[in-house]
Amino acid sequence: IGATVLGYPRIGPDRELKRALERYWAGRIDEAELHEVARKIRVDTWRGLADAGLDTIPSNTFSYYDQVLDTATLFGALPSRFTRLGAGPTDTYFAAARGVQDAPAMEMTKWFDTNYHYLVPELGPDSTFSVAGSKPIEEYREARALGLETRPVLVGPVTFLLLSKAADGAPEGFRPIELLDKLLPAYVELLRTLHDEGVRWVQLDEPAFAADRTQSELDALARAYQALGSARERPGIMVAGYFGGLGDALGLLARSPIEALAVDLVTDPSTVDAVAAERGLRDKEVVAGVVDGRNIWRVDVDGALARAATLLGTAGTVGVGTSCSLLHVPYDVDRETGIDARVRDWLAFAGQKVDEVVLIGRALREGQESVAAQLETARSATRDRAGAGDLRDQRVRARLEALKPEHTRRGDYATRAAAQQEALKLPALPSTTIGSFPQTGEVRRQRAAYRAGRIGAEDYRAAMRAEVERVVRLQEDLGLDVLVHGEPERNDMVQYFAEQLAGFAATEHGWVQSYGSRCVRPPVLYGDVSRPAPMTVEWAKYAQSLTERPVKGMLTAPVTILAWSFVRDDQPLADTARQVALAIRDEVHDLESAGIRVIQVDEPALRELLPLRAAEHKAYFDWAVESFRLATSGISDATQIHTHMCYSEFGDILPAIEAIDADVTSIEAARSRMEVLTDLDEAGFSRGVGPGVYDIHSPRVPDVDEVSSLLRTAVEAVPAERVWVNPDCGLKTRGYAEVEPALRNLVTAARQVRAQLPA
Ligand code: THG
Ligand code: ZN
Repeated sequence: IGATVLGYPRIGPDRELKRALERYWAGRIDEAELHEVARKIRVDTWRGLADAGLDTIPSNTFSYYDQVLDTATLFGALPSRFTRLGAGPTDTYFAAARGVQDAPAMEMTKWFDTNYHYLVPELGPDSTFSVAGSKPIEEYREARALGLETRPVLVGPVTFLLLSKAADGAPEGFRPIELLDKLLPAYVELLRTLHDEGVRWVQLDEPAFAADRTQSELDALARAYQALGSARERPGIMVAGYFGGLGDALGLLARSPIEALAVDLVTDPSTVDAVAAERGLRDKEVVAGVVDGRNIWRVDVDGALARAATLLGTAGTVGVGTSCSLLHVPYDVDRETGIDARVRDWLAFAGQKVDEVVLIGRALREGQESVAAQLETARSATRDRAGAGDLRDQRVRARLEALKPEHTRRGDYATRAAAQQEALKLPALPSTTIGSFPQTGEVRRQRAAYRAGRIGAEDYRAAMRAEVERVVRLQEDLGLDVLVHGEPERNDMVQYFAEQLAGFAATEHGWVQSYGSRCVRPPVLYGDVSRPAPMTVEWAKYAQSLTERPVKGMLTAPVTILAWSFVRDDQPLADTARQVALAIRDEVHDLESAGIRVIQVDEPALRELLPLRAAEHKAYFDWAVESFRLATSGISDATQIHTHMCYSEFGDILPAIEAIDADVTSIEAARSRMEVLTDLDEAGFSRGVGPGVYDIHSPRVPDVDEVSSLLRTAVEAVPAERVWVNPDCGLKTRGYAEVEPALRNLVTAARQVRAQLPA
């Protein structure tokens, strides 16, 4: 296998796929045009990888939407509500991804601990599998027609089943992994077909084993690769385990009849020793994943070479690769001419990472002398970054040194609640929104004009202030109790704050796929973080000046800022989190001084950075909780802190929700019909809670009865004096045509239920 990468971005260097998809969905281009855009992206990718000098290159890493959905399609396992529609293959696939009338989309959820989201297959005891599609075969042929031999990449059978959920109607307790023996023959058949095509290697991804697994799940892995390895006519099999060490799965795979194993030597530094100690690898190729596929720093070539070389005595052959697919990084850092040249020289995006893999591969095989000049260039960049004293801000470090326990503590909750009630005089079941209001076409046009220099800062500010005034008036008219300014001035919330904080660099073209056609541009957190000037105070103050009702200040909490940025790898994440927390704390204090009495500090990504292994949870919660508390303490008891979290599955983070000590937490709850409240209550949660009473992910307008029935359920689970009334999430992506009636119904329902509460 030699030097290779486990996968590559596929949205296109200028998001060509995103644009083509959205045009196709809008009916503005036909299927042939869509397929042509996709073909060009694949061809450019393969040619680029081959020209860069990789020994082997992957195929089937392209996807029109998601690789897990591709796998379900390939094996004929789409839910029947989509196959019954009678549409062609392309539209059936997009129906599953996006939903159509009467056939809601498959559920979407996070891909391990990344910011990528996949579609969750739905399987039941009656599910059957066959090789129903031909995507991997067609992509292999397409590359070979260009003279390029490729390695088809597939989601492995065990990870595929472990990521699936029981379909509606499956018997209680059914688990998709029970289908393994039915799924394996389909993989065997696919392997035979690929072999007949002339395929030499396939890559089967099993990242599920970077997380904790039960003995029976480990047994399933052993059984799967015993079966696939024993298939007679098949290509060589490389299993890829990534996003961490493989734990007990390492030994099982080493003893199975496969030919190669790709390991992630970046995420967990102890993995290299575990792999080196594994006797069963002597007759296998091990691809040492030494180039980080998830972050954007240039590789430390000497460290990477040393790790790869450690395996020379263990493995039959040692290849060099990325720790995981490069899907999680942008295409090309050379286009980022807006980033300071010195900082840019420390960075490597996908294209640069391919060059790093090639370089390390040569150095390992042919000796360092053969690539001495390139190694020296790489070393000098690493040295320059390590020695860059100006990234260390002594003021920030001194402040952190001087922190005492009282800097992360507020007064007791009961005292605070009384002081806040005295200050805010809110009715029972107060109503509010999560923060953002619809970003209208007009708001977007103004921002685009401002960015392009067609209007000046003053005109832009005036347009945004007019929008804030409109949104405040609307909320007063609707009768909401705690208002927001609506955030018209913000693009992505993390990008918005990163642009104003020292220590961050924004990219111009650094798009990374988040799901389907949707992308984000994570900022690069490269130095010590501080807040040179207030970020949101003017907006909050202006909105508050328009109304007697309290207006919430709107901030993003430290963990979410880290989760949606590329973070430093030269200090513990906990240290970076405390720096970000201090910057947010400064903003909280300035908002309070400006007369803002309610401040919401959103932490929607708290669940996202939760380590895959339970043994690491406590350490994570310790710093995650501390950073939130550091950001939100040192203020008056009467100032009310809110937070918002977006997940419907709170199980793992319930203790942290209590520990962050926010006065009010709003959460997604409408889709689960308030069940999450019982969980919170059982976990001992004792603060204010705003269970979302309407699902903003759908354009449907809930009627009054529906909302009041949810509210009655809520006040049965939690004492009414702690319940708030709000939608599930921000309203940014919705339109006023739905938002206005929905909020009107929400306020009416709150008043109805309020009137029926015992005095
Ligand atoms: N911001 C960031 N990361 C996120 C979210 C976010 N990760 C989790 C979740 N939210 C992912 N959801 C989305 C939802 C919408 C979009 C991206 C991720 C989106 N992006 C625009 C697009 O692709 O057209 C581009 C946005 C822009 O111009 O910045 O719509 O909220 N960081
Ligand atoms: Zn949300």
